[in-house]
Amino acid sequence: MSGCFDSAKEFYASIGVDVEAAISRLSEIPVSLHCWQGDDVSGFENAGSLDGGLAVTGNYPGRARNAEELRKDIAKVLTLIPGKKRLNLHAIYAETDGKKVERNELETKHFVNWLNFAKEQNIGLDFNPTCFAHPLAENGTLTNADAGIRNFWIEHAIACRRIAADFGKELNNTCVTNIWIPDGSKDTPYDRLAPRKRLMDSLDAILAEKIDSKYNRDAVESKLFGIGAESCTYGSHEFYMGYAVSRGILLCLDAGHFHPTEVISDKISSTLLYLDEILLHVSRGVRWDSDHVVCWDGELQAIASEIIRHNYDKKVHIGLDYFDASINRLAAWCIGARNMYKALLFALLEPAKMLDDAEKSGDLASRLMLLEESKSMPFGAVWNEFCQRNQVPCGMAVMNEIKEYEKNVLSKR
Ligand code: RNT
Ligand code: ZN
Repeated sequence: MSGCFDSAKEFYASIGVDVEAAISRLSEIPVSLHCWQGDDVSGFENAGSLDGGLAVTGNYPGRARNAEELRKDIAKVLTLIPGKKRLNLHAIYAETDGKKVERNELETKHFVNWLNFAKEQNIGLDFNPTCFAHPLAENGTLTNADAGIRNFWIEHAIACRRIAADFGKELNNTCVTNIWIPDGSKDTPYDRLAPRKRLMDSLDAILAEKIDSKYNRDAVESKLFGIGAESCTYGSHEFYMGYAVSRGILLCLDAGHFHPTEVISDKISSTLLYLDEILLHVSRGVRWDSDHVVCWDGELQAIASEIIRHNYDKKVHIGLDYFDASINRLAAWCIGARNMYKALLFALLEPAKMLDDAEKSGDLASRLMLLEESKSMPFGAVWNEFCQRNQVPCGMAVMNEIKEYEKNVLSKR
């Protein structure tokens, strides 16, 4: 324990904040790391291009080329990020022993190495059907007018839910399965209704099988547009909001999937009045891209503060979603994930009682002063302490470890 930490603790106590309570609460909030940052959303099917309106730019050397390399990188990353972690997998990360297994035929056995890895690392798993980067996804997946193709994707998602339920059961840790599809239209469609009706029916068919919510919970993710789906995306926010509310499942809010000045932090309290739980894809939109590495910016802080202020720790499942291949991939992972925990810790150190009193008594100048003064309070000392207690490095020491790993491992790929 450092002198800096002791004096920070004393300072926070003087404004009514219990630092030890903040640290223990933070230690119980899981953040799900997305496996796909390690290999540019390639997966192990050798399918070729990504498509689905997704694009990973950059070709920084050292990309994980197979499951072993990816797990090795994730294991390293897990030693550099403090806090309780989970791992989010996509169906394309199945290991099929070199045999071709169609996506609608995937089984839990294709994920045993991941399950063992999760056990070793003592982390929960989350899951996603992969409804892109596949020849049958070219003209739509769950909205496809061709019943055969639509059915292929329905079967794929059903297979994924079963695998997810096994993850939940095996790990004794609830898995969240998130459905995102790229379906949409480059130009203005004449009929937007029919594809949406098909999407609704497809989702109903996928969810028809009851799975114990102890093992798996389902989420659906909206998007405003994607490359090649500029004029209409069938799985829009309104579509999924209505779907999630009417079916009692989770809504996934991706921070990069709305209009540029629209923020998901403002949607959390609204959606949770009608839904029991939601999933977040914490990301950072930059112009057309929805997936830049998460920075500790105003919106990230607002997201974290919403969760903490309203005690949504168990209702909001926090997942990360970004892919950057222009910088060291492990650094990208760590920067974004550490920022998520930083924002949560910062929210936990807010002078909550003082802010609440100021707002309730109409003293809005004090509210603003407090919020602004909070920014220069001794947060850093508490963050470093949190890292130390979690046995992960602080500050640029993280980068030194990554550079070392790059020299010894990544540069040899
Ligand atoms: C795409 C969605 C989706 C994907 C991942 C890989 O726009 O955000 O969540 O990023 O499933
Ligand atoms: Zn997403």
